[in-house]
Amino acid sequence: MSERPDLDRYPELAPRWDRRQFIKSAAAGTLLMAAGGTLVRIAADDLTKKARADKRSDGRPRLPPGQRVLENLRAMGGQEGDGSVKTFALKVYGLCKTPFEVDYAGLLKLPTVTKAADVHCVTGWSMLGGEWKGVQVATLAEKAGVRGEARHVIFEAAHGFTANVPMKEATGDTSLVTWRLNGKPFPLQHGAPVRGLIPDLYFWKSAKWITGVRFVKDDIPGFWEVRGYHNHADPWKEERYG
Ligand SMILES: Nc1nc2c(c(=O)[nH]1)N[C@H]1C(S)=C(S)[C@@H](COP(=O)(O)O)O[C@H]1N2
Ligand SMILES: [Mo]
Repeated sequence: MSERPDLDRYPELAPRWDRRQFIKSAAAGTLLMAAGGTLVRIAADDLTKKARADKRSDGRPRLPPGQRVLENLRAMGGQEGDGSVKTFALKVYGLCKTPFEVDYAGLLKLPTVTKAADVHCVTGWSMLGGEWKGVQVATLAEKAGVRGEARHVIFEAAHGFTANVPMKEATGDTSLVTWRLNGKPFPLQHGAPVRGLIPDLYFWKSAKWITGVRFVKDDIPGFWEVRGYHNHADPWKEERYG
């Protein structure tokens, strides 16, 4: 609580560091979540407050229930892939007429988009407004000639990790296979070199170190889904646990 903020990085915090104001706002309860925490937390509290008042273009609240805002992704672990663009390969296959495989160079040649999207971790943090660059899963589906019977997409990753997503959400506007966040490559812990992104479902559906996108008829619950997490994972319905 007594650590001085890096005011160069967070100039907006300068007024609060005035002791009188600090005591005043602490008394008002606005700094409770920052007690014992870092300055990043204090800034995040403001972002959380603002997000709670915001609405998305689809009318839903910007922040799903039970979430608070962090300024950056938090590394949540998982069994890492090798992180290399040299060995990277993505298989797009399953119920489709023209399955294909691309290496990293091939991936970058596919039609690329950059989408702003918020992500929501089941542990209670959200990161808002990230700019994610990649290829839409819908584009991969089209290129693979996905068959009408396909109802689910299985995102496959290093060491056998999988995440299942209904076709509808998997082919949504902001559902991507992505290699940049805010212009930067992903650090290894966040899925380098390429990860899945299904922002409108809890973040465990966004497979790091992705190796495959497989279209299937019958659902196949994934790594977390067979370990007690909800099969669907809608943050606005708080579908946290199954
Ligand atoms: N391959 C793989 N992807 C994964 C996981 C994993 O264990 N392995 N964990 C998921 C979970 S539980 C979360 S919350 C997010 C976390 O991503 P982050 O570490 O970049 O925040 O990745 C998801 N993708
Ligand atoms: Mo998670």
